[in-house]
Amino acid sequence: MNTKEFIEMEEKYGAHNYHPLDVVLQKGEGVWVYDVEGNKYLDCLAAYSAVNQGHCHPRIINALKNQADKITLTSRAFRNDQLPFLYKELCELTGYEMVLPMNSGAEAVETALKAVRKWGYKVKGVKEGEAEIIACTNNFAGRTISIISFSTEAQYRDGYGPFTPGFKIIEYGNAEELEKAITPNTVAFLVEPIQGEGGVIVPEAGFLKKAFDVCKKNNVLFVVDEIQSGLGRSGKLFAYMHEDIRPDAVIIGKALSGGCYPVSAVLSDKEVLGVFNPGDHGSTFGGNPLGVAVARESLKVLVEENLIENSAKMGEYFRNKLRAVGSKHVKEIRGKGLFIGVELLPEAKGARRFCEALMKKGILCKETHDNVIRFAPPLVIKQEEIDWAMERISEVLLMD
Ligand code: IF1
Repeated sequence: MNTKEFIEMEEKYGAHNYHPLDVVLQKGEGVWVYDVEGNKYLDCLAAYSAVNQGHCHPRIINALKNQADKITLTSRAFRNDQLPFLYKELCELTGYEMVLPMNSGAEAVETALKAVRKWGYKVKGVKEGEAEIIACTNNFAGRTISIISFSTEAQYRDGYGPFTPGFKIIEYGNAEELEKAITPNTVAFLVEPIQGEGGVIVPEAGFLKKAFDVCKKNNVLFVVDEIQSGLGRSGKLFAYMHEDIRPDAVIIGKALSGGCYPVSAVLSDKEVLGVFNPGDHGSTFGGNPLGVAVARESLKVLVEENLIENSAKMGEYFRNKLRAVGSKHVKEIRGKGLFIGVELLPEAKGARRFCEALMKKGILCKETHDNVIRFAPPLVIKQEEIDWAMERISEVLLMD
């Protein structure tokens, strides 16, 4: 079958909730992916940062295969011999006391929302049913009804009401507004340290620290969504580490499994995750031995292959090269580590046409918010691969 036939079949039988670029991928290795016609591309999206360790990392695939031969799912009605290791390894890596594993990012966000509400009622002493959670404009945290209840993007909410109450919105980056929005019923502030879908938005330096201090002063939990920004993407283990804070809870997903399997988790301390008692919350697949074996190896690869340092170094290199192009279309080049956004001027007539031109030259990336090209390759990328990409990217950025 050729590209056209794959696309026709997909469009005929599948729901049309996506509009992908017309490339049908068949194989991936490291930073490279291959389509059904045999064309090779440099992947500058890395599945929205889920494949930070690179496509089909041999160590992660091996862990998957080995575990698949033993046992894949026990349910949490019984214990398995993998989960305790992931708990311990994650706590040692991140400095948190407890872990609650789920599958998708959205489920982990929902888990954090439940945890902070329960903490509000059981620990802070908020009256049952009155808890408030504050989120930011331009946020993205997933697609469930409760999560879209605090989305500020009309399309993500259109046709899905009624919504979950108990959320307030403040402007991203505005700690003063956060302080004003807090009431005695506020249990948590949920924030992406760098907004991904929002357009790779890096808040002003000092915002996270200010917001954190405001939360501490008011006995409000500070919760970071590191599902996209975390696990090396920003050049640090977590993007919150660019400022001197320690959030009360960290939500992770995506690269926790190197893109091999959906694994997510909430990291926090006993004071917060300790609110859950047996039966309060769960998931059939959460903490399953197959996902856990994959996650353990994915974390080891991240650390042992120095991918976090490489992200910092290569990100800096990549941004400098992008700046040196001097394209008339570019308004701003921003980001941290290999989490890079190139915002185009309105006159550039949208980022999609640049992404399509890049695809023709062998580079895959995805526009976000109409006018931002996001460059977020796997963290295993090497300098010569960035040089290869830059030859092509500069041609595209210099087109009319
Ligand atoms: C899609 C976006 C990226 C996330 C943050 C939670 C989740 C995500 C910060 C939920 C998921 C995804 C979802 C995916 C595309 C992608 C995305 F453009 F939609 F916003 F990455 F930028 N928190 N982000 O970025 O995790 O439940 O999906 O595992 O098509 O919806 P999930």
